[in-house]
Order: sequence, then C-alpha cells, then structure tokens
Amino acid sequence: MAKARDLNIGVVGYGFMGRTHSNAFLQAPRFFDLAYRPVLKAICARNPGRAKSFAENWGYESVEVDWRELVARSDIDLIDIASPNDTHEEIAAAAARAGKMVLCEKPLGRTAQEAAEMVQAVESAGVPNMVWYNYRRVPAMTLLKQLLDENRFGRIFHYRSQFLQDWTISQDLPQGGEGLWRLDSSVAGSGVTGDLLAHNIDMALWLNGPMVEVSAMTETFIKERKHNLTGQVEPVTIDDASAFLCRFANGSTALFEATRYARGHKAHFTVEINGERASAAWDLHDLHRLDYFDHRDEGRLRGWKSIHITDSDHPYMKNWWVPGLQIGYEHTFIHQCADFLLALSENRAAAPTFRDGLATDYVTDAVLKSARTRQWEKIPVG
Ligand code: SOE
Repeated sequence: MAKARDLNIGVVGYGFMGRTHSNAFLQAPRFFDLAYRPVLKAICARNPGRAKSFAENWGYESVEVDWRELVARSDIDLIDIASPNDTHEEIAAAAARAGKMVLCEKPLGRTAQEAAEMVQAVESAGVPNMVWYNYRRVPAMTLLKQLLDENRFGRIFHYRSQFLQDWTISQDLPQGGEGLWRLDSSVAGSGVTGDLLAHNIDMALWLNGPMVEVSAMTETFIKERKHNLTGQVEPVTIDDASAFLCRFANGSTALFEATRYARGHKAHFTVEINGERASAAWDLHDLHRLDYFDHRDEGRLRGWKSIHITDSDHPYMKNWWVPGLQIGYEHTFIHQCADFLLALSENRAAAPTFRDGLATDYVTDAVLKSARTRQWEKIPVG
C-alpha cells in the first residue's frame, strides 16, 4: 500500500473523551491498513499546565488554550470536539465554516435545535463529519447489525434496551464543574436522557430503523446539590432516571430505560431484540459475547447460544490478536476512527453522521417533552 497521507488533528477537550479519542487516533493506523494517518497536531483546553502535560503524555505537537485559535490554524485538517456538551455547537459551526472536517462526541447538541444547526453548518460547508457513538463498533453489535441486515430475524416484534449506572446515588455528590458537568443541565442539556439513553437510541435507530412515537417518564431523585462553581446548594435540574415506551416504523414495540441509581450497575448497557425467527441479547459488561437464539435450529438442539466474538471472521477481529483473545471498550473508538478514515479515502460519509446524531436528538427531545406533557409524542421525520 502507498504511504499514508497525514491528516492533522486538533482535539478540543482533555477529559475522559479526550483520552479515548487521542488513543483511537494513535492506534487506528497501527492496526488497520489506512490511506490516512492521524497526526496529533494540537490539544486545546483552558488550563495550559494540564493541557501541556496531556500533550506530553499523548504526543501532541502543540497546545492551544482558545478553541478559536485552534480553528483558525491553517495546519489543522480536522477538529475533534471532546469537550462538554454546551461547547459542541459553537465549535462545530466555526470549524465547518473554516472548512475543517468535524468529529463530535455524543450527544451532538444539548437539544435537537442545536444539533440541527450543526447539521446545517457541516452540510452547507460540505465537510466530512461524524458523531462518536462508539458502541456501534463493539464487534458483537456490528455482527448483530449484519444478522439483521441478512433478515435472519424475520419480522421484528420487540426491542428492549437499558443503560444502568449507580454513580450519583450519594446525596453529597456536588453538581457542575469539571468532571461533574453531566449533573448540570445548563451544560449537559439533560441528565441520563442525553447522556445514556442517547446511546440506546442511536443503537436502536441503527439496528431497528426509525421510531414513530414515544411515551416517557423521568425522575429526579435528589432535588438539591451543592454546585461546584457557585458553592451554593442549588436545585438539580437533570433527569436522574428516564424510561420510555416506543413504537418503531417497522411495527415493533420497545422499552427503554436509563438511570444512575441502579445500585451495583456501572455501565450496564443492554440490547435485546425479538423477531419472528430469531432473538439476540447483549450487554456491555460482557461485550465480547452475543447471545443468539434461532428458532429454525433442529428442535432437539434448539436453544440460546452464547457466541464468543473473537474469531477472525467476526467484525474487526482479524485486525487484533488471535481467535479467543478479547478486546474492550477503547477498541470501539479505534474501530470508529478507522472506519472514518476508510470512508474518507473512499470519498463517502462515515456513520453516524451529524444528521444521524440529529435523529437521536429528536428522540431525546421527544422523550423529555413526553415526560413533561405526560402525552405520547411523535418523532419528527428528519
Ligand atoms: C457517563 O457516566 C458516561 O461516561 C457517558 O457519558 C458515556 O457516553 C458512556 O459511554 C459511559 O458513561
């Protein structure tokens, strides 16, 4: 293969997601045969000292403290937004206007309105774009998508999905500021609906097609918390738990739930799908297994099987170790990065695009609205 072309990356944000993305940019060309090689040109974050040590750790060539300076640089091809949700729209729009490719951490906007503006910005500039809904690239989930596309399930009756965590149960946990902005709705947009259910929804739209309508309820269990930025005890305005019923365009019915109050569950993302001929079930705590039931199997031997997704004919796995050896969470970002770079070299879009991210935001907006109105809410066709 010809020598890969450099693709100069500027990342905004050095938190948890800044790390997952940086690692993906470094590892993707080491494990996948790609026409582009990401070059970590600049990391941008407000604290210069910490940005500098982040740059040293990950091998960034330079540091910026103002994202506007980063976007203005002529040596940057791609802006990757890994900063809190309230920064996504402004940075993405400016980056697109400057002709940069734009990648953005999920959820795309705090609201569908913000996400729509981001779609408008990248589409009118004609720049490649993608949202980091990383769990689509868990090999078991990619395999499930292949099985559905091969129509092994027949008519789909049910879809079920949860994302359960337990890290905000303590009353003493403050809200807001670095590390805890997910508890501040002015920064995050919402609580678990935008943070966790967004993953369930993106996955569901991809696997099972568009949704038609939702009926939701949300709950905020702890009503007041100290705010890290003001030092004052303030009302909590995020949803701590969110659940909804939904109808899909394919006629299936569904149940979704996310919470940060399920004691004992850390990142229990589950997916189950029941069709006329087959069913499948998966959970993130055991991410390399897909449980599969095929009703067409011979009766005496029919049953649920647990497929260990580590063989070289499983999605992405031939690029890793030898059969039987597992990969994990960080690899989902590496796969997504590799898919983006492959799509770029083939001059096509890499999903989920910003338009796909908007489709998820339409659903999260409808979920929050339904919880307020106590009515079924239709999902806009996007
Ligand atoms: C929240 O705890 C969180 O980190 C989400 O923000 C991520 O998107 C999810 O993948 C894991 O949980």
